[in-house]
Amino acid sequence: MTSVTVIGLGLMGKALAGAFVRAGHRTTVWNRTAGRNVDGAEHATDVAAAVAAAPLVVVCVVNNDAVLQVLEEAGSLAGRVLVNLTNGTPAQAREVAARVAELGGRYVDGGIMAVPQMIAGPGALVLYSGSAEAFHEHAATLEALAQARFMGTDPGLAALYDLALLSGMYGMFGGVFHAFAMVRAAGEDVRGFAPMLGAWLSAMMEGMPEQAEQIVSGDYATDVSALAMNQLAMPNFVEAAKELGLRPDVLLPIQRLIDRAVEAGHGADSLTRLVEMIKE
Ligand code: FVH
Repeated sequence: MTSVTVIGLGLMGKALAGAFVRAGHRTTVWNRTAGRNVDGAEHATDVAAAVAAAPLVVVCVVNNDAVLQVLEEAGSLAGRVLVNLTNGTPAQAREVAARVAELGGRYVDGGIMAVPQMIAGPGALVLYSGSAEAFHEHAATLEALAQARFMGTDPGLAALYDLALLSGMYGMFGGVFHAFAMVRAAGEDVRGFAPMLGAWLSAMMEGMPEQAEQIVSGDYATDVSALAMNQLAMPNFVEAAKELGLRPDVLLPIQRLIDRAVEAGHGADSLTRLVEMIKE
């Protein structure tokens, strides 16, 4: 069993450390503020001691500014693999990778596709990128957290895919919350609506492979649903929201994209054409 250090014992860091302990790894933890504990782990008194305790150091703190602060306290990272599971941008991941290299360590960035309760359970996935050698050396240990998927040697790739997947989630939640708000504002059965909404979204998701084909080919012809038709329907959504006493805020950005696409002469194309309108 490998020794592993976990830095950061927030909601996620605690779940990660607990998973390593349960998998039988000798686990050392450190948290900036004292009082956060993990049963079965050894608690280091400072960052340098935590880093010295194990060849594999997993960092999961609030953001990458905090990661860089932690690294300043770490001292040398010679002989260490630093796995950064903190949310951040691809550029931030590359910056942290460069700092880790300056300190003598090898770097693997990660994006956690799970909430703390999912860690070490089915369906949990962590995306990794950076040093392939370091990742493969520790992949078996990292599998204690979740399925481990290596995306490539550019340290920014895990963050790219992490943020892309989460962007999909936030966009979907915007629509979902608006839909719930409509049904509730009308005094209807919110509980009964949930499975209807889930089934509808699942049916819509089946079109994703076809959407990917359109994006790759650049051919947005449709016999399903044209942008011009959607443009005419959108004011109904905005008006209905207002009639129910709701803010149409989550609808307006998509309405603006549709308007711009039609104005640019793409009224006969499918909704997937909006991918092109998102480009700056
Ligand atoms: N929780 C979740 O569902 C998501 C799932 C996907 C991945 N995210 C990312 O994971 C990072 C940590 O998230 P978290 O949920 O553990 O966050 P908190 O519970 O708020 O804990 C934050 C920890 O960060 C420590 N910290 C903050 N600033 C510093 C600093 N300057 N130096 C060292 N540590 C710092 C904080 O320590 P303390 O406040 O207890 O002293 C907590 O340990 C995050 O990137 C998510 O986006 C989670």
